[in-house]
Amino acid sequence: MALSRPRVLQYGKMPLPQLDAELAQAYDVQILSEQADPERFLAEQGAQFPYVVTSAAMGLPARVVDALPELKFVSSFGVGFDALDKDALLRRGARVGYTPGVLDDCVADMAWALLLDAARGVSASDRFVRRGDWSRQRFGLATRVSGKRLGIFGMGRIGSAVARRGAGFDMEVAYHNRRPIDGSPHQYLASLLELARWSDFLIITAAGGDHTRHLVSTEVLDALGPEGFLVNVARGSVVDEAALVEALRSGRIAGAGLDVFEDEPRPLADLLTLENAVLAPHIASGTHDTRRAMADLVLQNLQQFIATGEPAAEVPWSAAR
Ligand code: 8YV
Repeated sequence: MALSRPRVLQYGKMPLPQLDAELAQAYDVQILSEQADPERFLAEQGAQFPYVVTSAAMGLPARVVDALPELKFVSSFGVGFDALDKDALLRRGARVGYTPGVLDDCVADMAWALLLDAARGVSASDRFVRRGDWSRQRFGLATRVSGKRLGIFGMGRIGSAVARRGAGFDMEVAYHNRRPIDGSPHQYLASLLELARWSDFLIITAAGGDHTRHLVSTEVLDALGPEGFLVNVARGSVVDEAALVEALRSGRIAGAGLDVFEDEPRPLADLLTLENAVLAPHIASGTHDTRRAMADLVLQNLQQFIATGEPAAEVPWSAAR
């Protein structure tokens, strides 16, 4: 019985340990990162794996895809697919499933947590109280959020969920995308620079990848200005992190809330010293509820592809073939 189970190569341990167990229960799984010599393992056994499971964070490099001549389907845990090597996967003819939709609310909630924290100083005031500073001085004044302008770069599912929450704070919402969205109730601004100039709070929810790399530049940060805040729950690569450190240090923007960084898990050392930056370790989708829903979709995509040749949710460039 065990021998007939489909062979699955897991690129590494999954962000939900239960999912490791569930995969091992349903499939004949090997975890590449657990092999004594992963390169040798790939060279010797790569041809035995038609299926791969990975995550948006781990991705899948060309080097691995190229070592899997029978690869047919990759089931990825996460909505981002910038770390999966598109060219190698297209060359191989492998299809790719992912987990859109189920994490929008939690990622949007985290964007709001970072926005409110950056503007109102929740983490900084917590440090202030714990240090015992309260008995000696007053905590500095913060920035009002309600009624301000909320700019969203990347009005997809997650951007829309961020925008909906803005209504509860009586905020005016505008956005920039490659194209305006038909029927959107929000104002479209034709460039990121214009959006930054307009915004009190600029939220990044655009996809990562070459097309968005470092679009949040010195120029964009200067357009956001000394009273503006940046929040990034998308990908670190969208922001020029060195430029951001300079803008935060010199007060050319007021503050930032960041869940993602250019080189995870290593934010630029200078960021760690800045009181006007709130930093989180890429946890926007990290709730029990959402990670469970993501795991279910990873399993469903794999099961459904094996049974029918069609996953439940497929990344756009994979489906477009
Ligand atoms: C995941 C993410 O937490 O979905 C994505 O693209 O970046 C996060 O939701 C992460 O990829 C888990 O590996």
